[in-house]
Amino acid sequence: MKGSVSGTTGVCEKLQLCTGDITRLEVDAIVNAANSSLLGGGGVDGAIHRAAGPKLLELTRSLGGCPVGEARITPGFDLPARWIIHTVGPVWRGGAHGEANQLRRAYDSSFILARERGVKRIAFPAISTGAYGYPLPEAAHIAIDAGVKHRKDFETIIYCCFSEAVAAVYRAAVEDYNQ
Ligand code: AR6
Repeated sequence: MKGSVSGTTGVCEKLQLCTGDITRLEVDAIVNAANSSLLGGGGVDGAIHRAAGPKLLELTRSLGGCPVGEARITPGFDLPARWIIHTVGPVWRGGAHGEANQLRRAYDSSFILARERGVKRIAFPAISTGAYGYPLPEAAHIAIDAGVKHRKDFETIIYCCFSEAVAAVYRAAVEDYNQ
């Protein structure tokens, strides 16, 4: 995936979209959409654990989990990325249970931890929008809004979309954002 980042989102030069597998990205940190056990799972979490290798699970076992909206950092082990920032997004329960605030906190916590470690290039998956069921258009808005807020601390913020369909929703969210 090196070199396949597909240009800017249109919000600003620093915010970029790419399509593909986040585990392939050569950035300072990738963000994992984990669960609160931090012991791995399916989706992007499973892909990250497989690509990082078994030392990741050895380390996350010692972390004692992570509440929704918070973040923890580990090395990337066998990944091209130096760090993995593990955050836990909310499970969608209809939208009236604080999900938007929780998702926003997951992004903010990840950005803050990244900044503290001197990360300059960071990539995010679409947190909570797979197994956790968060509607993608709303989640993409939150992701972009958080990136705009934190962009001054980073060189590049990549939104890594697993499919073209996901990328199309992000592009639409950017267009709405610009209006
Ligand atoms: N690279 C980039 N994006 C990916 C990849 C990948 N390799 N694989 C999947 N996605 P999900 P969640 C996209 O379900 O909704 C896990 O079991 C996927 O298409 O991975 O936050 C955890 O352990 C979707 O757009 O995360 C938790 O239990 C996005 O990543 C739970 O799932 C998020 O989908 C977390 O659910």
